[in-house]
Amino acid sequence: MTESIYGAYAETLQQVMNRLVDSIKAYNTSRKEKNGEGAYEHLIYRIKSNDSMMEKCTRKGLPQTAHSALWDIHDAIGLRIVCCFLDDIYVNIDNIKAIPGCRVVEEKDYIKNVKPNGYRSYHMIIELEVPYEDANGDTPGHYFAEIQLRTIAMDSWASLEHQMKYKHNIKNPELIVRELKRCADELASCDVSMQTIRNLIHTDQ
Ligand code: 0O2
Repeated sequence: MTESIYGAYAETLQQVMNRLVDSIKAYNTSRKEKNGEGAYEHLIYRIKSNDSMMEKCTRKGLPQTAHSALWDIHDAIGLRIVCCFLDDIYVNIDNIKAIPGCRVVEEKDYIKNVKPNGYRSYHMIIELEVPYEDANGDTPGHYFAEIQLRTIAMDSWASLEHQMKYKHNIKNPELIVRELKRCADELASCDVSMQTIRNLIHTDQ
């Protein structure tokens, strides 16, 4: 069996991810109890696979070490929070920023700054201080995580576009790119309408 690129930190990495996930889930539960509606529709998470992390180290010109994987690369831990409504994305962002020991390192707002292909999502890189040793040998340690936040509509578009990216020998790639962009924009317009409907329902109550 090939040894994990995360080496002696593999188990800790899992613990750090679990702490983060538990905190986000607890917030969702408390909102549900208070408002009857959770903060998100679903949450998925993963530790980047060994092969994928090794490939990324090489692509970035880094040695394939635990230090590269946990210190120089920031998405060994990856979470995706899929929300029903646009406003919920920002509710979750505020909650994440308030997690004790969490510092935001980078934010990419592909909702305001839509990628040319139509991709929409809010990406955050956070640094977490935890009571475990990190890849520099320090305790408390620091670990990074990438969190992607999207609506259900953005998520369904990204999943289908991701699948189709790997299809080669497409006869008319320009048309496909144009149509994908059109679908992304139509879905974005639906997100705005659904948010408006929700606001109307809430003001009526
Ligand atoms: P996976 O398996 O999803 O983790 P880098 O992280 O340095 O390689 P960059 O450009 O700094 O790349 O990161 P960025 O823009 O924050 O995007 C990284 C992740 O966002 C991707 O991860 C995708 O999950 C998602 N993403 C970004 N752009 C697109 C897009 O056009 N279409 C879709 N479907 N997803 C996108 P990876 O690298 O795919 O790996």
